[in-house]
Amino acid sequence: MKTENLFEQNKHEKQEVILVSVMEKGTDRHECEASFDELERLAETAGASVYARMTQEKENPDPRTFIGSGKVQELKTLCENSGVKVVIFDHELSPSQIKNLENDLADVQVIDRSMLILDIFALHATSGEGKLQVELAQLKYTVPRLMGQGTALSRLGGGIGTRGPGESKLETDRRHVKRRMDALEAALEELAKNRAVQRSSRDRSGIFKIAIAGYTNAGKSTLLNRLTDAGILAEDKLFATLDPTTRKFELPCGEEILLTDTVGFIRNLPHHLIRAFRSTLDEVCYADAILVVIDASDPESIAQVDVTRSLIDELGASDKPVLFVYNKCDRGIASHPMTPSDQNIFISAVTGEGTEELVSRLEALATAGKKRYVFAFPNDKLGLVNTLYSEANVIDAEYTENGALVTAVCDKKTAGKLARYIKEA
Ligand SMILES: Nc1nc2c(ncn2[C@@H]2O[C@H](COP(=O)(O)OP(=O)(O)OP(=O)(O)O)[C@@H](O)[C@H]2O)c(=O)[nH]1
Ligand SMILES: [Mg+2]
Repeated sequence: MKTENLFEQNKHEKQEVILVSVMEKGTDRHECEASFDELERLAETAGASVYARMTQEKENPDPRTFIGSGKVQELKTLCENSGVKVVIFDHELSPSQIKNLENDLADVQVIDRSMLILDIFALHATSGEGKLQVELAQLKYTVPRLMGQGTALSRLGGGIGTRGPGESKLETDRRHVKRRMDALEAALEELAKNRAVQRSSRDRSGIFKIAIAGYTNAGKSTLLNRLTDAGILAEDKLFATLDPTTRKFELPCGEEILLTDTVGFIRNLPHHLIRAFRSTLDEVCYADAILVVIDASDPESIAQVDVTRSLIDELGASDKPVLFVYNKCDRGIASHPMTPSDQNIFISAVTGEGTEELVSRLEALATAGKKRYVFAFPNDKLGLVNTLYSEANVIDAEYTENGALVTAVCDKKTAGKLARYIKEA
């Protein structure tokens, strides 16, 4: 089956969708509405236009159809009258709930928040690893939901929630799906090993690594572009970046550090999605420090901080030094930051305001516990220059007839090993 993408074929006629949310008793109304607004932005990022939003207040979700049966009828009428063919729920639905809803609504496709996020990931994945991760996550999550009706697979490739690098392969049987999942897992494991090798060589180099994390659309890529001319696509879309990008950055003191742009976070990010992107998110775990970028102009900025912090906890990286970078200050600051003031910094990645101070904070982080030394090695000890190259940050190396004069920033351990050659500290 040739894949058809409704949005690419009819750029001017966006697919209309209806959004549905259930406000369970006891849940925070504001939180629920913020999540619903975000669902609308997610739908738009996926190329849809929102025809209507429907909310139901309910004690507990209906096990059969998530919303109550009266609400299903109301939704059905709305779909019939408007001709809308896609309904998106701001929750996770089970395969049987999707099946029941699709039966009841007749000729309408039902997708949930996770499927929509995966769909955007599928659109935005560029690296080989990113594409494999998305395909595997879709096979695990989306396919069982689409298979609900038995005939559903023939529906694949029909637009939102069904796109993906693997879609041409999805149309075959379940056994094929299982084989494909095994192959993807093996390929991803191989890539994870390569990543680990790269990482350990970076570790040996002693270069300080900083991960740029934060809520989606906070300006992480814009910041990395501003600091390093990384040339990463930065746009007003959710999940514009899926694959990590690492760039060298030279601090004013001459020391080089590595900055890595990472995939954004979002509220209600399901655990299976985090697991699927674990190897990409591991960039955060292996960093020496984390920059948490926050859109300070967003009224939801405090929620952005909370979501990011709890995901960093979940990744097991909460013990790392953190700097909270309140970005987009050119647009004003929407609410007062709740993070420790000595860890806050206010910038605009677009105008460059505050970035000089950010750089000096980065320098302080990277050089904490490290010092600049000048070593003088005699000719019969020139081999030790290699030790510095692998363990420290060499800023200058000058060879004379008496040996080598090397300026390097290193920690106490390395300096101690080479103590007798220190000329200046
Ligand atoms: N006004 C203003 N806009 C900004 C600033 N920084 C980023 N933006 C805009 O915010 C949008 C998102 O920026 P990105 O850099 O793509 O954000 P991101 O955090 O990398 O987002 P994802 O990769 O999607 O998670 C873009 O339209 C940027 O131009 C800023 O300091 N001021
Ligand atoms: Mg980005």
